[in-house]
Amino acid sequence: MHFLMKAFITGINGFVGRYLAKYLLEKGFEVTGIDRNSVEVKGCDVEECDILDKEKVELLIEKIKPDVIFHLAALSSVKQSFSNPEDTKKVSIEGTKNLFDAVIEANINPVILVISSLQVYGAPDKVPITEDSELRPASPYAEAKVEQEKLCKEYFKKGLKIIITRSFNHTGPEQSEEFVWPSFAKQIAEIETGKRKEIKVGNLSVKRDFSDVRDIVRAYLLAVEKCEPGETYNICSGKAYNIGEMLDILKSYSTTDIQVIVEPSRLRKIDVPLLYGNNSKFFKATGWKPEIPFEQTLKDILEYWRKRV
Ligand code: A2R
Repeated sequence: MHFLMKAFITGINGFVGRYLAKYLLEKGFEVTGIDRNSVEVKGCDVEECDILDKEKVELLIEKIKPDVIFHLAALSSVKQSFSNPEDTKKVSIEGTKNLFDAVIEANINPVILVISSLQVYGAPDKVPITEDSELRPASPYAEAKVEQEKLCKEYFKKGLKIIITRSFNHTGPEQSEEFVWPSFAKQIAEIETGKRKEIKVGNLSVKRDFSDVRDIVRAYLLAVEKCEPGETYNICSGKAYNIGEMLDILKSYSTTDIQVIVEPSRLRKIDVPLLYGNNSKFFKATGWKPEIPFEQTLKDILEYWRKRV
């Protein structure tokens, strides 16, 4: 029970932030957060605040004095980071620095979880990817995360209790349709209502490591409870799912005949065929294992889009 422990979430209105807020409320936390847009998150105290606004971040941290911070705010699209590299880096680097400085300024020492990404590994030589695998960032988003991690190490040396997770692919209902499973599920839901004829896809032969967002937020709480500050942990299922095979499963949840068309514009120039992670460091520290079968995640995403289209 964490009754009245104060959790602070940056990027609380994001895909993961909303799930995390709900989960922490269920666990008895008092949840506050910031996002750059004015938003409401049920049961939480949310302030509109750009993390680049150093003074406002300082004022809020000083006022709230959180026991634990989940730092999720980021420009989270790998694709969009190529057209907006400056802002992507600014939010991750300057924004994170603002947060850390605000904590020091407020003279508090909460556990701070910083969410990094599988993207820092780029195209690895071998799989499964461990925390010691070489960092080969291949996008402005990944470069921003690598720089953010360096900043974490720097502030850890200054005494802050910072834990880094490198989160692999995660999905679920409410994720933006820019991502593969929401995109496929939305198109299937549209075929079912007659709004479209076929589903357009990219490369179906690659294998990726997917988890359900609800397992991921459970992992984030375990991370702040049980992981070592100064350490970095992969959070991943440890399984490689073939996108084409999983699409067949998703299609099987529909009674409509679904035609699939490969669209050249959806094919990436370089697509690493196989990516999956080793989660044994995180498992050893926390005992975390994914609980939601990926087939269930896919069903839930499809149900979500059926209600939306
Ligand atoms: O981009 P928006 O308008 O949707 O707002 C995002 C917010 N955000 C910010 N909040 C405060 N100050 C900023 N300068 C700022 N820039 C962006 O952070 C959004 O509401 C939230 C991030 O949520 P999503 O984009 O939905 O990402 P998701 O999937 O929840 O990922 C959470 C973390 C990120 O650090 C990812 O890079 C990592 O997990 O995979």
